Amino acid sequence: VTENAAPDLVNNDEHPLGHGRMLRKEDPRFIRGLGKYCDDVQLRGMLHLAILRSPMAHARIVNIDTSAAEAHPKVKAVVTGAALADKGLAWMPTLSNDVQAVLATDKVRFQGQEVAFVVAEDRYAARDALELIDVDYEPLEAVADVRTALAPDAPVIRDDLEGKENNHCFDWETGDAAATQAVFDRADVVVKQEMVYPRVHPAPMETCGCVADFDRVDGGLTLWSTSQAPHAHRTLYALVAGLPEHKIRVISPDIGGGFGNKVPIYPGYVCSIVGSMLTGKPVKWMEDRSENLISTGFARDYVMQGEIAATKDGKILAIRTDVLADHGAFNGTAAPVKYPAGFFGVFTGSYDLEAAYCHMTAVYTNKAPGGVAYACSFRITEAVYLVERLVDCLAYELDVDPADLRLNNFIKPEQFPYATKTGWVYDSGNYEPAMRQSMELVGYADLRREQADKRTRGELMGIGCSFFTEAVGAGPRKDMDILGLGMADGCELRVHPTGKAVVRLSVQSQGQGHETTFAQIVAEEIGIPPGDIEVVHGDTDNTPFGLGTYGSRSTPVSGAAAALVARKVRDKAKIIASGMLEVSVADLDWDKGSFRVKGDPTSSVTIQDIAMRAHGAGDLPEGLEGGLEAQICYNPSNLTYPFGAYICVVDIDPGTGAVKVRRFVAVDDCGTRINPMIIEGQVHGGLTDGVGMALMEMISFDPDGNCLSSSFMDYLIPTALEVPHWETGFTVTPSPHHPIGAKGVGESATVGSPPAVVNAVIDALRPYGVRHADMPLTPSRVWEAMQGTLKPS
Ligand code: PCD
Repeated sequence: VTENAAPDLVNNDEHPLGHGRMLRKEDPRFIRGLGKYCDDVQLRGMLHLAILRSPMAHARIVNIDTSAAEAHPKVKAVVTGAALADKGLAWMPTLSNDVQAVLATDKVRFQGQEVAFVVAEDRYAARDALELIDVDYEPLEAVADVRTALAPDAPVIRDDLEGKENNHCFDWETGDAAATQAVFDRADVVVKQEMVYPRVHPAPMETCGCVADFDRVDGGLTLWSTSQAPHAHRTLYALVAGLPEHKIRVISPDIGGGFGNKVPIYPGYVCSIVGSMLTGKPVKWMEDRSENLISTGFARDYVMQGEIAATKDGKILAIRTDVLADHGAFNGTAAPVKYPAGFFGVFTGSYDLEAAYCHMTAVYTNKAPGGVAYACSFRITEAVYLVERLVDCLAYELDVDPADLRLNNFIKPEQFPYATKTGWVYDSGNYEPAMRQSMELVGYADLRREQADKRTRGELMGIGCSFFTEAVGAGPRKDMDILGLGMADGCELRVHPTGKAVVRLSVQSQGQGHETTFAQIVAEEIGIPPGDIEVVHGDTDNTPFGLGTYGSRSTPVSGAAAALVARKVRDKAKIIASGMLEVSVADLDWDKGSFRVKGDPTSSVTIQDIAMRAHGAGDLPEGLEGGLEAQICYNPSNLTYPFGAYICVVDIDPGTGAVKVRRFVAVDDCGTRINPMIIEGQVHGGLTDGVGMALMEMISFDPDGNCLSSSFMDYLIPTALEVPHWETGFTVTPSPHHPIGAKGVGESATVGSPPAVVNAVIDALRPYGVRHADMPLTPSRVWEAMQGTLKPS
């Protein structure tokens, strides 16, 4: 525990205020079905919007006939790309400096792309009217395979971009190519493995949608939307529409899961705003499940050539990778501007290496745009998968135990802060105890014995390890911005006269419990019980500016802001207390909730007494203003680097290839833990995500670019049946630069678990000489791997 950490929060299972594991404040409304989501917003005279989507992946639009739809008695407006183009609104910026069509004008570039919209009196009429729109398409050859996207004869998808003659999106590199080559040249062992991280989808329970309400009289717009970043979205709307920010109010009400899917600005939001402006009425748009799966931000879609170099006795020396990244038809990645590949640069993982290098080529294809950080701080999931699979491939070649190989190569505790070969500075870490704890919890040695025994009988059992380090909590603002908006967070705290408080955050919860944990952080600092602290978020009119919730940045950035703003209020409270107790400030001790005169335990004032004095009658110390409130903007000095050790045990049916996850142990270290119950919930959810990606999830396409995974019948997500009873543990290594030592945790389990599951499956298949198979490890793929007929994906 460093000086910075609030020690009471560290072991807060026995928290002095008894609120470590406090139940979530938001749950009384959620478990009663009384949450208020976008689709619950009902406004007088509200109309409904539906979007016509392209059935083709690549086609020229020859003609659109909307007359029959316009004639529908309940239809109020039908809008095409051409109509938007007249207003200069047919294209909008993406969060990664590309442009995306709001409605297609010249041609459609992916199946599911927005072509026209209808505004009608009710949702059914709007949908019916879509059928009445007649679009004449001239089909074009589609590019559905990332590997052929750069072929000289490939059709050019982005001919809207001036001078564009191919499907190249960007090239990016990190690390030192020459130094890495030199290390590879002298290494005893080099293992190469191609691996594909398939396209997957965040698939939140609530799909995306909004209600736009434009006031024609005062020119103001209120937008309830499923946004993980209401402030950033508002500024982008202001820039695009040329409206001042104060005329736009973005409200993110309760959100039914985001997982990165609700970071981008989607055409549907813009269409709804236009629809409200045209009709003068509020307009609601809610996607259905298929629309969400085929048209909104996907994740991953990386083809990675990995190479790992080591000495013959198992010292890992270097890692190198060449990545082909599929960005779909428009580059809709949401990542800080200077990081086109997100934080993929952390692919050196938790190991002390001599050199590393990555080269990446990103391409356009006729697929939905995205590349969102689905439960992943900007491509860290891909990075962790790469390194953790490579380490297992190396263990396979060296015929050593994969857990031992990891233990022998970890960055040592005394090496922190540790600068990686690709320019990241890991703030703190202590990897070995976490690894040992996971091995102990799972009973590693016994499991290996059981496995050896089973192998003699032809039974397939596998044990897979993964050890990850994440980088979460973007900024600092000097290095990180989204379209010019620096990644820092505001926070405001007001203590009312009666000693109740309200804390206003710029981040927005999508289910992870901010109303509870942020009250806990403030409670810890200022001694007001968390039940008396109201958390306000998700409304740009009522919260300070900040960049939003994704990349597990809320605790690292806004959590720090909340602690610091509370300290600022406490400093003022102390001055008031000194006046009340007639002693100097230096003579006061803080006793979590009250100031006490040193050496005189009977003289004290509570924070509630102070709050009343701050607003009430009686003198305040000379020069002090009344009131008890403060506001800050916190600019983090670095990211935080949580880590974890995961071990998965699987059994495979040798007759069918079906994988059963028997056990899963997850030991996470997110520094100081605010609410262990919430952390466990975050980890359980993320592990479930991870098992899904490893074993069943994939958004796939046929050669014509038709999306084959447009419903939950085809895009399988795990249920309670497919996952085991999760077993969790933790260590606590506080962040040295975070005021309470906390690191993020929301995405850790999604990041860390897929390689553990895959490593377990490959381990089970060892008798068949299988060194790698790509996700998702469905029964048929496992079966083919066993037969030696599995082709690379
Ligand atoms: N925590 C604690 N402690 C610590 C850390 C943390 O307690 N140390 C907690 C907090 O406070 C919160 C949670 O836990 O409540 C989380 O956190 P974080 O990590 O900070 O994170 P955030 O920012 O808040 O959040 C975000 C995340 C993400 S990112 C994602 S994906 C996911 C997660 O979150 N999503 C979600 N989780 C979740 N959950 C839920 N329920 N829902 C959702 O949606 Mo991205 O980028 O967006 O992709």
